[in-house]
Amino acid sequence: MSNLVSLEQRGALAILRIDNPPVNALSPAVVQGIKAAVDRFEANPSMRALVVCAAGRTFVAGGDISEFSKPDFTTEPFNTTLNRIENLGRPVVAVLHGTVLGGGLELAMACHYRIAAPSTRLGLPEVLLGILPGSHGTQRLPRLVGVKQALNMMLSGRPIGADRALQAGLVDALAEGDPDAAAVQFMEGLVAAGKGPRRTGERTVSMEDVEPDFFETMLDEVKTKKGAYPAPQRIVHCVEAAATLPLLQGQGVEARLFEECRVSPQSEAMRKLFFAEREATRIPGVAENVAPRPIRKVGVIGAGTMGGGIAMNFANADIPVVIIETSQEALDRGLGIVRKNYENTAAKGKLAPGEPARRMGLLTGSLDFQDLADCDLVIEAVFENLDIKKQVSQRLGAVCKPGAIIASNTSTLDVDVLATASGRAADFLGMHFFSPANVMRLLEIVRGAQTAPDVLATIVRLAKTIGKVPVVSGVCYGFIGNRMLESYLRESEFLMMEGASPAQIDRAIQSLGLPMGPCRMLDLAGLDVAAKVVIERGKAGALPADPSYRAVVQKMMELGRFGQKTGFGYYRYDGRTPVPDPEVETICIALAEKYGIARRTGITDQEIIERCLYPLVNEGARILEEGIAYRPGDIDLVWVNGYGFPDYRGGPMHLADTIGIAKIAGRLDHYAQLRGDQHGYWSISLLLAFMAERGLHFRDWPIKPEN
Ligand code: 3H9
Repeated sequence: MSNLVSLEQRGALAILRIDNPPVNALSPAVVQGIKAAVDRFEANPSMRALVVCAAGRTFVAGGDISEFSKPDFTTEPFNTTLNRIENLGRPVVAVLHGTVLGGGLELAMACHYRIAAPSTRLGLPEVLLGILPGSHGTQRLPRLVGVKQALNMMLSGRPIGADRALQAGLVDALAEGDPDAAAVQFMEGLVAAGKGPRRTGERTVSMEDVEPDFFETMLDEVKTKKGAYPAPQRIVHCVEAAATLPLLQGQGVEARLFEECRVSPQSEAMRKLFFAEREATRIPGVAENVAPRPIRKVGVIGAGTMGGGIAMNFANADIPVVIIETSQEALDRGLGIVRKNYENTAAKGKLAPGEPARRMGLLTGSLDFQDLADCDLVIEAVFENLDIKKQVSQRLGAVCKPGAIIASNTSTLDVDVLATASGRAADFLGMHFFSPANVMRLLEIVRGAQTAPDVLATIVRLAKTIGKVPVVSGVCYGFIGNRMLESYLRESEFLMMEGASPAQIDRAIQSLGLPMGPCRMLDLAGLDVAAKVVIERGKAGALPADPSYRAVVQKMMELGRFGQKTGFGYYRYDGRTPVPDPEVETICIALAEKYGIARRTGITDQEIIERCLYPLVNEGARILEEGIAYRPGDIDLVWVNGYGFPDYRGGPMHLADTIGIAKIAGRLDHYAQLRGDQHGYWSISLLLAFMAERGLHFRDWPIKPEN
């Protein structure tokens, strides 16, 4: 018997236990072990009933995702075993705890009964990996909970709690304590009630609350909302098959559609992001067992949009926050916005009615820095200006207790300068939240030259606690994301001066799946804010010696066209709707003339994509070369979670791999010819050139000189 799966007889009961840490994923060896255990159970009639359970922190959390890209991957052995389990002539009960996900829930649904610890979460999250439940989940879940609830779970990928699962009929009973004892008790109850096997596959799908055109309407809806993803439409087809076909035929439909999803490039990209997210928490030079510092109370400086959003993250995770402002008026305004935010969420039914008040109770406003003295972490979110941030860092260094972590929410400034100003460089780091800070998943953690390893480990762990995706960056202008964004914005402005309209630029970029192109994005963020960053960099001597550099945004600010908030920017605004504005073309023509930029007609969408995206990838390569980012996957996480890059494209570095590194290098050369390269805009990074020459990809990371 495999040491990953054991079968033990206890009286009349057989206990099949899966033990494959950390999450009992269904590797081929586990599947083989389950099959062997079922063989033994079948052959031994003295075993009157079978209990299926798992050791460690969770029941099975799904198929082994690392297997899915292998050419010989197949669900067949597992699926055959599931049908055998369902067809056993003696009762089978699954005893569930932890996160029962994907193939884990599919295993549980093939059992005749399910009991669960009250804290169990159950779900079919395959859609988040670009696939669908491929081990009969699409066929058994609708038979247990109905078409609508099943589709809801499979299309969102969100797990449900044990009590909802009990109400829905997905589990039969909740049980605290020793699972073996619970199983014995449950089985005794079954025997006493004269109950034997109860097969989900023998049920029909209830169509009671399902309208005649339901599947058609659902298909239209997912096509509109999720058309770029491979799984959602196929999930609807599978559930329709469950409702209309016998089990085995439905399983056939599911197998075919699962395979189509599995081999799709979108699913490959999403699976890669899954592992990148976990890999990003491993930080070179920080031992895995380093003890994090406890974070029981947090301080936030600034109750503006950013400070308020940051504070909400902690209140949402039950961590009390002190918010510091300079005036009572600013404090009241900031806290008022947070309260409204919570109330709006509650009004939409996404927060229980008592929650806004409870969470507000975790937020304390103050005008006195001394109130930060007992905080374990203080994050400053004041105006993005080096002198102001230096002053605040210095005050924090003086007021924070020994061992407290001090963080700056700067988006571009030199974290080492701020760390020095605090006088406590080892306790200092950057925590770059993305707006809206309570919504966006990315947290760029900026590692200063002297940031202590336990400080980094603490913040990475804290990021997970507050539901963020942490990515560690070194210190440079704009860190990973905003530094790469710079070349993207630069080219979009040059394209405008050469003759492309904001609408065309946005349309071309949005065709990649980004929710907004650069022009709409900046109009939303504020062209005044964007222009000030450029001007400040100019003052610091950090801009290329090119007077036309980011000339459009500076002109916009000069003209008071600040974007959506003033009703005019790259577009004119009709409410929130952007409308092309001929005035912008006039401005761009004048700028082109001023800077001697030739206007052209016929700029294609492909040129826009190449000119905005390829320099961004090139900058990403430079960031890797300099060690600012540790891995290409970290960069992809930044773009997917902070800038709306579509997850089904895997991020810019993954997309670059699919386009081909040599092709990208070739096009950078082409634009160097077309546009001239006196400012180095098109100079290919050493890393990209090296990779292009040797036919390497970012997926081959780490790239070593001997490659
Ligand atoms: C599926 O089941 C398809 C079926 O329909 C058909 C086929 C049967 N596979 O997240 P963590 C690793 S699709 C392989 O840090 P947490 C993870 O990489 C699957 N590895 O812990 C990490 O490794 P490392 C459907 C997996 O406590 C370690 O476990 N299921 C898998 O924060 C710890 O993970 C899912 O999509 C896996 N399935 O969260 C569930 N799961 O230490 C995906 C985890 O080397 N998993 N690992 O970096 C999760 O959502 C979370 O991992 C979970 C635990 C909630 C379970």
